[in-house]
Amino acid sequence: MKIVSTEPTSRLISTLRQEVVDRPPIWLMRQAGRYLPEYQKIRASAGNFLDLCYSPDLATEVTLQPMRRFSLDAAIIFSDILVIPDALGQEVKFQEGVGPVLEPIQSSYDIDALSTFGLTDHLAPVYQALSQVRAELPDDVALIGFAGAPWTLATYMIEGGSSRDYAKTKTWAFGESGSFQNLFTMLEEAIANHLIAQINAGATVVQIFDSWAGLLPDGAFQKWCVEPIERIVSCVKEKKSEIPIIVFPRLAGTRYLEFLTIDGVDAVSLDQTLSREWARDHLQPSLVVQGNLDPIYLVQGGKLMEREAEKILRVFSGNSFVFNLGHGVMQTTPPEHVAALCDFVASWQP
Ligand code: 1CP
Repeated sequence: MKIVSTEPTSRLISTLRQEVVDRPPIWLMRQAGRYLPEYQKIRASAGNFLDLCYSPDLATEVTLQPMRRFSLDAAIIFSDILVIPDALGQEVKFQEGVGPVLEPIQSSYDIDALSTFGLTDHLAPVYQALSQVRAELPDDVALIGFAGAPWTLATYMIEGGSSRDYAKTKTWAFGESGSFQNLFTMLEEAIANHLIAQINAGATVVQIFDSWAGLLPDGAFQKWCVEPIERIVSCVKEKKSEIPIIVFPRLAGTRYLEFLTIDGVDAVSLDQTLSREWARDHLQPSLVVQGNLDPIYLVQGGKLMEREAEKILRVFSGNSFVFNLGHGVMQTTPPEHVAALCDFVASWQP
């Protein structure tokens, strides 16, 4: 049964609680970042990318930039999933034109050299930014904290950066899985603690990004994507039962179904490849769904973008739904298109 919200909470939180709202909320993955000229300016002054993430005032400013321009229902804290390997003691660098570069983990000795000790101290600037952002946001705007899932983090930690085929990570996972499990145990603890600390600092929703989940074959998907996320969610919900959790197992296909039975998962974020009718029929009856506009439509804008947004709204508007992209905003996106999309969703009538 649907409950009609009477509290002045955000549209996003009401939707994640499966309450009836006036219209679907909208926020966008990577809504802050390089497509905004005001971000480029701060980025250029900050030095390296992690310095920007660890500077509370700059991270606060960059988080708020899209909120000033667009009518979004949530802010997402400006940070990165790779702050966790960095905090565990694996040095992370962002190279211009390359992306993240890490000294790859190759053995159980390398895992033993990492530690969760002092993790939340190392990440204190992120929590300070969250509380500063919370203080600036109106009460009806949600604040999203996030972390990468263990599998996605492990791919960066083992490959030493982005990868085409994840061959080293898969070889380790499929073969000698004892030491791989040790890495996951450490990551699960780190991720749960980081999410809880973000909630303590003011996050009112959290999202877990498993960007490379779809690359796992059947069986390994359950072991290295579903089960670790289940343990993390249970740990966060045990302490913070009221905070909604969104999971993004990108490219999981029909395996999105696995998340229906996990206690504590409130919503799944859908990539653009998933059949919307299938998601409506099989996922939406139990879970809130979020997504799945292809980010290229946002680069194109105009009628093409609006027609596609309309299709998404039509399919999902019969039940709890959060408007978003199927992946992050691309660097080539004209900011005016984001404004137009927010206006389109805000004024859309079934
Ligand atoms: O030079 C720059 O300005 C760096 C570009 C950039 C930005 C803006 C990176 C490097 N990270 C971010 C911010 C970021 N990353 C956010 C900010 C909040 C927001 O506005 O949404 C978030 C949520 C992330 C999460 C993230 N980082 C993911 C998961 C989501 C996804 O896109 O799949 C991943 C995989 C990363 C790793 C990462 N960070 C940055 C790069 C270039 C990469 C590698 C991406 C890849 O391997 O393809």
